[in-house]
Amino acid sequence: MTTVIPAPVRRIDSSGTFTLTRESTVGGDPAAAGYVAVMLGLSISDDPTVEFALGSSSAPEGYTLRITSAGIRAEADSAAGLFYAAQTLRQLLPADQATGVTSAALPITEIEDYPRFAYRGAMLDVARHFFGVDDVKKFIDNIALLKVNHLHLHLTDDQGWRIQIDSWPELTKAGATTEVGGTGGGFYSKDQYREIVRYAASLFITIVPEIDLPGHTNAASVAYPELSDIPVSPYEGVEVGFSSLAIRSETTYTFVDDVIREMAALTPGPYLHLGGDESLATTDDDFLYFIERATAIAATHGKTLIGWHEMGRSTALPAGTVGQYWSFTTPQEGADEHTLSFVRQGGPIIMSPADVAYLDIKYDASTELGLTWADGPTSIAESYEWEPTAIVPGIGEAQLLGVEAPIWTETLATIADVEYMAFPRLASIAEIAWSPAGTRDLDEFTPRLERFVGMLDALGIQHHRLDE
Ligand code: TNX
Repeated sequence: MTTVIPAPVRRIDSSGTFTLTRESTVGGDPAAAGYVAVMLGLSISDDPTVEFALGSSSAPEGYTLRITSAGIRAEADSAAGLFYAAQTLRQLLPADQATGVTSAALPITEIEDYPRFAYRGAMLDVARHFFGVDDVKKFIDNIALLKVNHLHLHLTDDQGWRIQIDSWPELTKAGATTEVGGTGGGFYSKDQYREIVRYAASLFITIVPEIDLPGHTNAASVAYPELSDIPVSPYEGVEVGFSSLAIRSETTYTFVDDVIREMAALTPGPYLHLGGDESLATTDDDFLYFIERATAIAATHGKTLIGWHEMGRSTALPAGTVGQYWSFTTPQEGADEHTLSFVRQGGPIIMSPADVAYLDIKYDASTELGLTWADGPTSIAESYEWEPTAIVPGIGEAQLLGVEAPIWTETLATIADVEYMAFPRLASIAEIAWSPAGTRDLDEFTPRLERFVGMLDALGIQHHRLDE
């Protein structure tokens, strides 16, 4: 019997239990022990009942967790592995002890675990509605429960520009006061953004910043009208595909260079996302010209680029550019070819099929929040029952960097709204990203999900109910 999401690679239970109490203590690697002690509400000692130790593990980010009649021992060759062991241990506790142990009978068990994919992502759109630093930190806390290790922040769109850029200061003046519905807006100062990056890193999450180009740029052009060939005005609606940069203007490339240089300097992680999606107001020739020039400029700032799959229309991408697939589980209109183009140019793929992995899509027709465009609502079962290697022929395990669940926020004004759409479907996506291929079974997942939802309740995280 396993209660953990994502399902671990191997778990062997024996008979009997070990009882963790509030008198139990934690020790081992100081950083990991400190985290686990706070998580369990226990104190540290040199002779611990719960030991988290650096040692060996069989795969990157992997760990072992052993519960014997004498105590608990986690071992990993990385701090991330110990962190994942801690998340697993938390899920073995009764849900009502997720914020502190009173007395918990745990199964005698031996777990060996490591992720299927290196990239296990969620995306938050902070452009359509803005979410402040505390909201983003809360979201980071929540996704870390599921061993998600990348948070992609969609920082710019038609409705707002959300990150301070010193060389183009108007971006966060006129460009940041708007959002969908006319309810305000906002942006992160560089210090605030660094704080998000630092906090995420403390939970082994890499921030992936996205500056979406050349479409989705109305807010940038409101701040600097010379960036657009056509007159623009502030936009607080939910249409897509109407904006474009001035593709043949040198000012545009000065802008790209400055913005990417400053973003690269703010980004300790390896990736920088340049968007490239839904550039419906840019001609094909202009799109290809822009992508070639902009990605070449961006690559000089030392980051691995990511683009939505339309960027694969270009055959002049910097080697190794990562493609993010957002078409359906049955590819629409050339999405398969565009995605394969990244592979031909030496890059791997992140799978985010919109009909199953877009968590801003309604659960069912009665869900108040959310959109329906991606082939109708997405039930919890649909979010679980898909396989990333079965979407684009030619894109299998070896071509995949991982899986990401985007959350667009046209209809989501508060972080509680975001939580409600994310949970529990993010548990499905996280399991697809972590657990071994070929092991998914909805009937076996459902009781684990019920237990996980109990933990969400204990932690005060909003979620869609399983019986709704
Ligand atoms: C498509 S998919 C978009 C976003 C929207 C989203 C709404 C993609 C790369 N772009 O601009 O917010 O649908 O679900």
